[in-house]
Amino acid sequence: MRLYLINPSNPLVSIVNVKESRWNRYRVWKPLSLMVLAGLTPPEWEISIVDENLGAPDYLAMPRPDLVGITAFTSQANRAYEVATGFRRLGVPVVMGGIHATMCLKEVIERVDSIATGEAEGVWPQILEDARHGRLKRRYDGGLAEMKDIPLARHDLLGEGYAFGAIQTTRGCPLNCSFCSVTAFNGAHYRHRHIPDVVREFQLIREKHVLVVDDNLIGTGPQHIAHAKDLFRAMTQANLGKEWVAQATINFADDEELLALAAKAGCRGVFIGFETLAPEALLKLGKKFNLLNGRDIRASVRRIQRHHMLVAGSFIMGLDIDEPGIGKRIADVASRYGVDNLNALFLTPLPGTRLWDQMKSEGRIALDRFPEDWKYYTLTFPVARYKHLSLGGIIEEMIFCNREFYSMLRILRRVWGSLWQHRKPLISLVANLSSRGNIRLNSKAYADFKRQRAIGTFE
Ligand code: B12
Ligand code: SF4
Repeated sequence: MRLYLINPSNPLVSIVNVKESRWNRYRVWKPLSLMVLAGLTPPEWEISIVDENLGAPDYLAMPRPDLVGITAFTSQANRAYEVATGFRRLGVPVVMGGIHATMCLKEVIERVDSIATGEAEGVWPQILEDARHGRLKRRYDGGLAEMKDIPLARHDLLGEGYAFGAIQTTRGCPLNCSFCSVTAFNGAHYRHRHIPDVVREFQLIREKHVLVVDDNLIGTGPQHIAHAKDLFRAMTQANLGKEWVAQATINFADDEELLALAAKAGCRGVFIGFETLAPEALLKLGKKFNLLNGRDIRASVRRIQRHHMLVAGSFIMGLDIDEPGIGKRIADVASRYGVDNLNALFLTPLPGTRLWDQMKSEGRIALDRFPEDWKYYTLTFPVARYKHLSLGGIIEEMIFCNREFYSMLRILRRVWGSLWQHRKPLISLVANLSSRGNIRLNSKAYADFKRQRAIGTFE
C-alpha cells in the first residue's frame, strides 16, 4: 500500500521564494504534522512525504498511490484543493486534515473524500484501515489526543533542504487570544509529552538546529515552569548537542534558573508575541498576560539576551487603536525593546477564532471570496477592514515599518550587539538579511495584490 502525505505550498509565502532570496532557504521548516502521521502509520504502508515548499513534483510521473493525505493551514487551502482534485481525477482517495479542515469543515468536505478534524493520533490508524478496505468514512474526529499516543515523528522521511528540524513537546494554550486558533484547536490546557519521549525524539533529529513548535514552551503557571525546567535538565543530561529556538511568553524572562537551564539545554532564541504597546488593545486581544507585574519589557528582553539567546518579537498591525504612523511606531518600539528580529503581521481574522466571529458580525472581512481568497490569509496581506487605516494605507505602513527596522544601519547595530554579547551573531545576521530581502519581494507582492484586488473598492 502506497501513501503520499502532502504539504501544499502557497507561492505568496516568502519561505518558498528561495530563488528570489536565497536567505529564505533558512526559513523552510519541516511539516511536523506529516512526520507525526507517518510515525502513526503501520509498516505495510510505503510512505512518501511531499513538501511542496521545496518544489512541487510532477505527481503524474510518480507511482500511483493508494491513498493521499493532505495537511493545510488556511493559507494553503487553495493549493490543497488543486492537489486533491488532481488525485481524485485519477481515482485515488484523498483525506485532508489539520487546522483548516477542522475550522472549515463544510468547505473542505465538498472537495475531498474524507476529512479528519482535530488531532489525528486517535483516528489515523482507523483511517488507514478503512482506506485499505475501500470503506473510508466522510468524517473522522480525533478531538484532543492522549499525549502518550503521540508517536516518535519520522524524521528520517524528509531529507536535505532544511536548515532546522522540528519537534513538539506540549500542546494547548489557556490564554485564548482573540486572533489565535490554538486554544480552539488544541484545547485550553497545556498537555505535556513525557520527557523521555521528547529526549528520544530529539536524538532522532539529524539537523543540528531545531524548531520547537510548541506555542508556548514554558507555559504560564508554576507547575508548567517546573516541568520546563525538568525537560531542560533532561536535555542537558542527554547531551543532545542541538541548538534550538522556541516560542514563549514574556514570563520566560522572570526566572533566572529557567533561563540558565534553557540556555544550557541548547536554546539559542525565542519568539515572543508582544502584539501591541497599548494596554487597552492587549486587553481586547485577550492577552492581558503581557500586562502583568507592570513589566519593563526592555529589561525582560535584556535578561533573556544576557543568557546568550536571541529574541524575535512579533507585533500586530491593524488593531482598532492603530492609526497612520503605526509602522514607524512599531519599528521604533521593537528597536527600543532591543529585539534581534521583528515580525510585524497584519491583524487577520482566521476562521474559528473569536476575532473571526467579531469581524464577520461587523461586516469587516474584506477579502471574502472563498476559497480563492484564503491564499491571502498569510498574515502578510491585509484582509480585513481596519478602523483607521485603508487597505492601501496599511500596506504602506507595513513597508515603512520593515524598511525602518531592517535598514542596513540598524541591522549592523543589532548584529554587533549580538556579537558583543555572544548571542549567535550569525543566526541574527541571516534572520535579519532574510527579512530585509523579503521587503523587496513583499513590495512586489503588494503591487500585484493591489492590482488584482483593484484597491479602492473597499477603502
Ligand atoms: C510550526 C508552525 C508554523 C511553521 C510551519 C512548519 C510546517 N511546515 O508545518 C511556520 C513557522 C513556517 C508557520 C508559518 C505560518 N503559520 Co504557523 N504554526 C505553527 C504551529 C506553532 C505549530 C504547527 C505544528 O507543527 N504542530 C504540530 C503538529 C503535530 O500538529 P498539527 O499541525 O496540528 O497536526 C496534527 C493535526 O492537525 C492533524 N493533522 C494535520 N494535518 C493532517 C493531515 C491529515 C491527512 C490528517 C489525517 C491529520 C492531520 O494531525 C496532526 C497530529 O495530531 C501552529 C500552532 C499549532 N499549535 O498548531 C501555527 C499555526 C498552524 N500557524 C498559523 C499561521 C496563521 C501561519 C502563517 C499563515 C502565518 C504566520 N506567519 O505564522 C504561516 C503560513 C505558512 C504557510 N505555508 O502557508 C496558524 C494557522 C491558522 C489557520 N487557520 O491556518 C496556527 C494554528 C497558529 C495560530 N496563530 O493560530 N507556522
Ligand atoms: S497567541 Fe500564543 S498565547 Fe495567545 S492563545 Fe495563541 S498560543 Fe496562546
